[in-house]
Amino acid sequence: RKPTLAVVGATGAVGTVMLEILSQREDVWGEIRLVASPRSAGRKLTVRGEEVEVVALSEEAFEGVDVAMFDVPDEVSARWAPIAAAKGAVAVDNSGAFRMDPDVPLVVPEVNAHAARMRPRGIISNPNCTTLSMIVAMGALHAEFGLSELIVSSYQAASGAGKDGVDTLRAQLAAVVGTELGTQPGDVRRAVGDTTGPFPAPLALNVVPWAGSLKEDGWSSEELKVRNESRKILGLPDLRVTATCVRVPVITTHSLTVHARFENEVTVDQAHEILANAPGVVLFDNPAEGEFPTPADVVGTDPTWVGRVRRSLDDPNALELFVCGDNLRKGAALNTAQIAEVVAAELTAP
Ligand code: 2RA
Repeated sequence: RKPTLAVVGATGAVGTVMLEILSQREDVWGEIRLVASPRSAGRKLTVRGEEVEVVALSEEAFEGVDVAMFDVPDEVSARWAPIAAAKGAVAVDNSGAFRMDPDVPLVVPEVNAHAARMRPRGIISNPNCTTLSMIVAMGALHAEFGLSELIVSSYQAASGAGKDGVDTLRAQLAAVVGTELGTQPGDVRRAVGDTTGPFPAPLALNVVPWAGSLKEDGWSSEELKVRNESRKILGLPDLRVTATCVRVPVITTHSLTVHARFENEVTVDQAHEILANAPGVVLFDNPAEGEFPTPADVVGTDPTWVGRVRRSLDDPNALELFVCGDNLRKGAALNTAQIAEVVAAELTAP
C-alpha cells in the first residue's frame, strides 16, 4: 500500500508550491489529502493533475494518514502537529515551532537524512529558508574539510515574508518606476508612505538590514535561526556562526555570501570538485564568462547554486562563496517533500 499524505496549509503560499512539487516528483503517495482552515474547506485544488477538495483542519482529517506535512503558522503547527502524531501520522513541520526541540530532528535529506529516524515525538522539522538556502553546499564541504566557522550575510527575498511581502514590494516598485526617486534622503520613504508592509523600511530601491523579530543584544530572530539550525543540522553544537540578515528587493530566491573556515587547508579546485559532485548542488562559477548564480536565474529551480568560490587571501583554511536557493522550493516546500519521501521509503521498506 502506498502511504497516505496530508498537506496541511494546502492553500497558502508554500502549500501552493507544494502541490506543484508533488505533481512533479516521483509519485510515492497513495491518497493525497488537502487540509486547510475551515474557511478554505470545499475549495478544489489540482494536485497530480486531479482536482481534490480541501477538507477542514480537524482531528478526523488525520484519520488513516501516514505522513502529515504542515505549512502553517507556528501556533497552528504547535497545536496540530502533536495531534497528527497522536493519530499515528509522522508530522513533517515547516514552521518554527519545533525546530530547536531536542526530541525533534531538523532534517535536510542531503545532509542528515539519518536523523529523520529518531523522532520520539513523531515530528520532524524542516529548517528555515535562509539556513536551507546554503546548508546543502555547506554540508558537502564540511564532510570533506571539517567546518569550524561560518560568517554569512543574507540577501533575502520579499517572499520570505509571505504574500504580504511580495505584494508590498510589487506595490512599492510600481510607485517608484519611471521616477527620479532614490537620489535624495528619504525620498523613497516618502513616496511609499505607510506601505512598508512586513518590512521596517522601504524595500524598493533599497536594502534593509533586518529580517524577523528583535532578540537579545540586537540580534534578529532570523540571524539566531541561521546559527542554531546550522549547528543542529550539521551536528556541530559548538560551531562558530555569525549571520547578518538583509532583505533585498527580489521577489523569490534567497542569496548568501559565506566565509567558511575549515579544520583543514582548502583549495578552490577541491572545493569545485566537491560542489560539482554534491547531490542538490549546482556549481556555476566562471566569472571570466560572467557566470555566477543570481536570484533572477535561480528562481523556480530546485538546487542550491554556488559561485564565486575563492580561497580567502589571508587564511588558507577558509573559502568565500556566493550561494543562491529558491526560498519557496528548497527553502520550504521541496525540503519538506523530500523529508516526507524519506519517511515514506521507511514506512514501505520490506
Ligand atoms: C524570511 N526566513 O525570509 C524568513 C521566512 N521564514 O523572512
